[in-house]
Amino acid sequence: MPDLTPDAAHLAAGLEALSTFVQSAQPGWTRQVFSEPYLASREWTFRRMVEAGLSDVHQDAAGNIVGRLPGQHPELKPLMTGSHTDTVWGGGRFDGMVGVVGAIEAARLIRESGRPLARDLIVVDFLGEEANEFGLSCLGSRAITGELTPGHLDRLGEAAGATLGATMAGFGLDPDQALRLAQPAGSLHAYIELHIEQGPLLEAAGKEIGVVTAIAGIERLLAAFQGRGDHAGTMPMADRHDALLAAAEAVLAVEHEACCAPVHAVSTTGRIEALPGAFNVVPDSARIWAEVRSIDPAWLGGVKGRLAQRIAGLAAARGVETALEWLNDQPPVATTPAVRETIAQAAEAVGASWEAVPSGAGHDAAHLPRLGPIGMIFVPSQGGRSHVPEEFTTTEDTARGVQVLTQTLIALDAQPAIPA
Ligand code: HGY
Ligand code: MN
Ligand code: MN
Repeated sequence: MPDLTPDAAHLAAGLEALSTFVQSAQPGWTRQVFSEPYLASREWTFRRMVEAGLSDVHQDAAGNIVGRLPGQHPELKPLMTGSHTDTVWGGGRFDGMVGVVGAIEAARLIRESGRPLARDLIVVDFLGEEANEFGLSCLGSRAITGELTPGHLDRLGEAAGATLGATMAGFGLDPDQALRLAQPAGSLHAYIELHIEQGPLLEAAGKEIGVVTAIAGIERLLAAFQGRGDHAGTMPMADRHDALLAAAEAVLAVEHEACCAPVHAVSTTGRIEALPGAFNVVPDSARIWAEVRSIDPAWLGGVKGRLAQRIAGLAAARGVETALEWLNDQPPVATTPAVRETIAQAAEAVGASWEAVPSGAGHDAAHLPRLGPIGMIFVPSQGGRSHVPEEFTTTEDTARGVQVLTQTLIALDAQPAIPA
C-alpha cells in the first residue's frame, strides 16, 4: 500500500512560511486581500504548488491560484479542493491556510504514491475569502461559480478610494475577464475543503475531525443614521435627534434578533462610527457595520425585513432618518450527504474520531454547490478561538485533517456519480 502519511514537518514549515507574509506590526497576522504581503504570498502559493508537482499552475483572471494533478481519465469530471490564504485584520495563521497548504500536501501525497487518480484533481487558493471594505467576501469562488456581478465590481471602497473592479485591476487582475470565469453548472465531481473549525464544538466533544453538515448563510448590513447636530450642553434631551443613540439602539436590535432565533443564529456589530465625534456636540450622523448568520434559511430570509423595520422605527422615534444597505447575500448551504458519508468513512479508516458539526463560519465551499457536490472537513481550533492572534491548531491535528482529506479524495475519485 502506498504511504499516504502527510509530512507533518513539511506542513508546519509551510504554514510558518506563509505566516511571514504580514502587513503590519499589528498583533496577530494581517494579510488582507489586495495588500502587498498578500500579493507576495500568492507567489509563495504558486511555487508551493509547482514544488508539489502540480501542473498548469496559474493565476486566473479573478486572482485564484490554480494547479492541477492530472488523472488517468481527464475526460471524467474533476475533483477540486482548496481554501483561501487572506486573513482578517489582526487574525490568525490557520484560517484558510490549513486548507490550502493541506490541499497541496494531499495532491503531493497522491502524486508521489504512484497511484494516480482516475480524475484530475484541481487545487485552488481562492482570492479574497474574508470580508472586505467592498462588503463582498469569497471573491474568487464567486467568480468561478458565476456569482461575481458587474454591480459587485462597481462597489466603491472608502479606504481604497476606488471600485472593486479598479482595485482588482490594480492588483494585476482582469475584472472583466473575471466576470466570464463561471464554470458550467455540475462540472465538478465534488469539491472538498479542509478548514479549521474556528469554534469550540470539536474540542468540547473531544473529537478529532468535524464532518460539516451545513455552512451558515451571512447577511451583512451597512446602516446609516442622519439626525441633527446640536450643542451638547444646551439642547434639552427630549428635543434631540441624536444619530448615535439611534445607532446604539440598532446594535442592540441586531443582537436581540439573533438571541431570539428559534433554530440557530448569531449576529455581530463589528464597527460603529459617529460624527463629528466631539465631547460637546450631539452626533448628527452615525453608521454601523453588522452581520447576521444562520444555518436556518427561513430565519435568515425573514430577518432582513424585521431588522429594517425595527431599526427604522426606533430611529424615527428620535427623529433620525436611516438608510440600510444589505451587502453580502450568502444563503445557508447544506453539504452533500454522500460526501459527508465518505468523509466519515475516511476518518474511521485512519482511526480518527469524528463528529457531524455545522459551520457558523462562512467558506468558499458555500459557493461551490452550483458546480457539484460539496463537503468540508474540520480540524479543532484550540479554545474555539479564531479571527484573533490566539487562533491555534496543532500540527498533529492539521496532519490528521490532511490524511482524511487525502483518503476522502481517493474514495470520491473511485465513486461514479455522487448523488446530490
Ligand atoms: O467570516 C467568516 O465566517 C469566515 O471566517 N471568513
Ligand atoms: Mn476561512
Ligand atoms: Mn475567516
